Amino acid sequence: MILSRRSLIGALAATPLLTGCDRLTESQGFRDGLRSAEGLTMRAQRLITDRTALAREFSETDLSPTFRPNGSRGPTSADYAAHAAAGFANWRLKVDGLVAQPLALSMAHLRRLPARTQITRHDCVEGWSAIGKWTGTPLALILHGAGVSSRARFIVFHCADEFGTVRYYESIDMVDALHPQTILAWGLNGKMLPIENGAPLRLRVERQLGYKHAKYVERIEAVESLAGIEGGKGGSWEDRSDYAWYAGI
Ligand SMILES: Nc1nc2c(c(=O)[nH]1)N[C@H]1C(S)=C(S)[C@@H](COP(=O)(O)O)O[C@H]1N2
Ligand SMILES: [Mo]
Repeated sequence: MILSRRSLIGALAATPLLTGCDRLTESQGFRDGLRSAEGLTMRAQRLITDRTALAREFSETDLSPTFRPNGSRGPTSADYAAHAAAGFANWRLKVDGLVAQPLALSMAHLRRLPARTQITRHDCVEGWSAIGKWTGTPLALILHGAGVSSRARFIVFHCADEFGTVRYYESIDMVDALHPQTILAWGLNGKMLPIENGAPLRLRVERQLGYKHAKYVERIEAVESLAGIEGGKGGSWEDRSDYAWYAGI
């Protein structure tokens, strides 16, 4: 998928005020990351290279009969119920933090953008897996369109559901954020994403375990550090249990 910067701006932003880096791969943060990797051992370098490899993709015949829901089956707020009743017509995905152009994208807008469909296996740490066909907007496209700053090191996903007394949240680094299979999915198995699986929008980050795949995403935030956010460990499970922040598979 190759898109010009101009078409991205046209597609994503009402007013083309973007001043950020021309391409993410030319961004300072990205280059800093590569530069710091130069000092690492060869084993670590191989590890970094491997992280950009694609997760295995399956065929239609491999699909699980149903994609089992886990964790929250839907936010309990009246606000979310109203959004669901309106078919999420008023839902906005906010994109903010270290971006040149904060965005608020409707579902209709997101569905008009170039989409990726992938059949992948979801692995939950609780010991089950399911294969589903996901369709959604590449996260890289959204970040690029927002003019993500070269200072951004993590992308935080703020969700509409509750995890104990706080909202569920998760985060990934820029390697996963820019990975071609990292999408904000609005479709599952050729249909609209069901509420129990994260409607209207959920993260698919295929090189990570299940709990990183944030459902009910209402805001994504580009940050330099995770320290100031909730418990500071980068995710709800990470804050409240011994689950690792890096859950790469
Ligand atoms: N917002 C939110 N995202 C979430 C969860 C959750 O409870 N709330 N559970 C996580 C866990 S542990 C898993 S395994 C997957 C489950 O996705 P599914 O319901 O589509 O099977 O969502 C992840 N994302
Ligand atoms: Mo999970």
